[in-house]
Amino acid sequence: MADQPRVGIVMGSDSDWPVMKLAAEALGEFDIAYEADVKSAHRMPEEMLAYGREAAERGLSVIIAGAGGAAHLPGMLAAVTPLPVIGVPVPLKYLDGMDSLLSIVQMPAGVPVATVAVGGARNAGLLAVRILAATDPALQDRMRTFQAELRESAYEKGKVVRG
Ligand code: RP5
Repeated sequence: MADQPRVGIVMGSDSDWPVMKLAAEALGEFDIAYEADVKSAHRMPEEMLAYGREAAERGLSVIIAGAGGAAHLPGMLAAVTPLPVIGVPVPLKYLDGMDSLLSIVQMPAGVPVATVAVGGARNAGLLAVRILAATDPALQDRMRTFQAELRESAYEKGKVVRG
């Protein structure tokens, strides 16, 4: 039987998947069970609200929500779930994702969405890992190892300019 998903990855359209799959890959690197689905805030609002309302009871701990343009999905999910919501602004053809970013980041007080950079789905995945790691020492150790590897990689790359 598959593991119970701990993170829900939701997006407004299947066209968001090339960006959002980077979140899935980051979770996979830490062996975090996740689910991924399309729940459009505008094209399927009832299903989107039901997803947000039921997410905690279904055993999810974090929601990663990505959308582009008039990107209302992360904020609407945050309005109906007590879970932490990480928003990913997906860049579309016009405006370089600025519309997506501003739609997601400018939330009213009381309804937080942790917004990552435009196209920053990998960091969304890594932030979800850190949230889970706050109450999971073994996972926190793996995050420390990841950070040490990141440092080592940056140090090695620095040799190019140091000579
Ligand atoms: C948004 O509209 C979606 O999140 C997507 O980024 C954008 C375009 O969707 P499609 O027209 O490609 O389905 O709601």
